[in-house]
Amino acid sequence: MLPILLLLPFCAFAQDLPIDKKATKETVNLYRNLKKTIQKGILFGHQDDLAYGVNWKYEKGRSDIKDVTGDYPAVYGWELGRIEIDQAVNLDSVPFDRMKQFIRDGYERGGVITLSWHLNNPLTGKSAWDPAPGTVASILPGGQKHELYKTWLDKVAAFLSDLKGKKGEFIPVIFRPFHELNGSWFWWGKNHCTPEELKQLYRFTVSYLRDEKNLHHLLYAFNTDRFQSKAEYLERYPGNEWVDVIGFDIYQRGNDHDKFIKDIDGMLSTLESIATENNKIPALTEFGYNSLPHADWWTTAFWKGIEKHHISFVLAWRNAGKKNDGGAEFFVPYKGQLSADDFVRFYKLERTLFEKEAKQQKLYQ
Ligand code: BMA
Repeated sequence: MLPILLLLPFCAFAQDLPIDKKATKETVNLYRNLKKTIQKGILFGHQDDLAYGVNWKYEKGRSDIKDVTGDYPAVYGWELGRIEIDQAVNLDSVPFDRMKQFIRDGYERGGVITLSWHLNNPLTGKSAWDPAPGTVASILPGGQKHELYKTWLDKVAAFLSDLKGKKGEFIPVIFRPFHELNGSWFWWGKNHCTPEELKQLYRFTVSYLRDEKNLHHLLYAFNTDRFQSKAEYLERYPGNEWVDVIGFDIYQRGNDHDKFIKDIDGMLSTLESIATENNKIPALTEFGYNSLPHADWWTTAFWKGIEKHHISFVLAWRNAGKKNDGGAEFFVPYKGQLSADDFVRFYKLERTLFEKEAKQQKLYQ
């Protein structure tokens, strides 16, 4: 009896695996280290960080976060939209071949990679924002667009298969399909499919990539938009066997900072409680306050909303820059931007982790 008892703690640890029981060593290590790092702090991420920023594009080694803090983000978000229709560049004009190299660069520096996918509507051929009724049903097994959807996943799989580190190992990726699924702006949104259809779609997607395409370097993220309750969050949750990371997206609109702090704080409390109950990794999968019009937003609003929480990472959305319509879209400051000094204060907080600190965590070992 005694030897078995002694082995128990070891077994319990050894069994804390991602949903893919054949996950590569680096992927299992990332999964466990993301959990472990939660005790130390919150990894900071940025979408498209290395590709472009406000007033620049494709300058080797450049990053708006690095221009402001001297350090890169710890998490890199990239986007696969339009890979499914064989385009060489994604919907935000990032060439897929360059994206692969940026992913390798971020990984070699010790950062974490996450991929979103604003895939076109497979039923109508229009964009992800075309909410034609019946789209989700049409791509499920037996649906008229099911075979087409499989060819789209084949293209995603080909991209993912090409992501390898210097030793030939696959680069682990947190894959985040069908995000903001409780909103209704995308074809997979709440008003356009039943909870059961969404769950089936999520499960089919995971099992196709994992079991048919034999990809074992993915962690899977489930993510909603803002939500009111645990029940709402879980309404379309496909189940614990299908998800590694749980998160939600939230943007501040207008200047009611107190409301934003209260909202984010409340939702993170619910998310953390779901994560604890289900042994998942909680994260703020997208956030932002477009154009950062408030000088102290980072430390007096954003940090106030997240500081007491134990989540793995936060991902700021992209610095698209000035738009043709005269507006702008950016979610982290560039050098000289109004909130840049406060972002440096935020960067220096003990529990915010950027690339230098992520590297020390040796997330893949
Ligand atoms: C949205 C905006 C768009 C972009 C899309 C997909 O939030 O940033 O400009 O095309 O995400 O990345």
